Amino acid sequence: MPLKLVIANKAYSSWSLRPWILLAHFKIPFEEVVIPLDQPDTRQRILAVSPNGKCPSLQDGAISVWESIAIVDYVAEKYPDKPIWPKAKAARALARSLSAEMHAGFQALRNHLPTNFRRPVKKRELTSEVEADVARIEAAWADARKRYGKAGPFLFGRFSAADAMFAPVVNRFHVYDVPVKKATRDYMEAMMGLPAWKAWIKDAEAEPWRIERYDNI
Ligand SMILES: N[C@@H](CCC(=O)N[C@@H](CS)C(=O)NCC(=O)O)C(=O)O
Repeated sequence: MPLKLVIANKAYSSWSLRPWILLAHFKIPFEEVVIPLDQPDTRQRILAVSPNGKCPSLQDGAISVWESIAIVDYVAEKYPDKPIWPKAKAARALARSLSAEMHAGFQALRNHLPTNFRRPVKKRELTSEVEADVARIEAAWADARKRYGKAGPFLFGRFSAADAMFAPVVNRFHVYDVPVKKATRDYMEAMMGLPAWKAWIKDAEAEPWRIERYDNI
């Protein structure tokens, strides 16, 4: 039985993109179910697969996994032959720390620049709290790239779980035209050039649902 990944709207769900881009990039077969947000049956449909009432959720037969970071780890454990986390211990430790930092933090950035994969690029002024989040992310990306990024354009060279965890930030930086350093922009271009990224955007653009509170920012 293939894995089943239950996600929210591709247009708006940053959390859903993380496990989705990981599975798609590593060519792991999975079935996808989209539960659109803000519909009368949204909560009931999500609760049927995810006790925290949130997407994404991964179903592997009778096993249910929720919280994007737990799904990423579950997939890495299930497919040990795929280089999902960096192999070297020190690189892996940094990749895990950055992924956990992303999972738990950057609230100012998330609130001020909501994910919207259909948004035309348009500048939004930043608050000082958001600027601090952007500075920390740029420093973290630069540090990972400098120490472990020699083998490719991603944080640890080749695309890894850490990149999947930061993928939605790339959308935020891009569509809100956040001023970033050249090295950050180069990393963003590498992410946005991935076939899996392009497939997600294409699907997001084709979705019929519109949520005004995200579209009107
Ligand atoms: N920390 C969770 C957050 C998941 C989350 O907030 N998901 C949103 C969609 S992006 C959701 O399902 N919201 C349900 C709702 O608004 O009804 C994770 O990593 O999976």
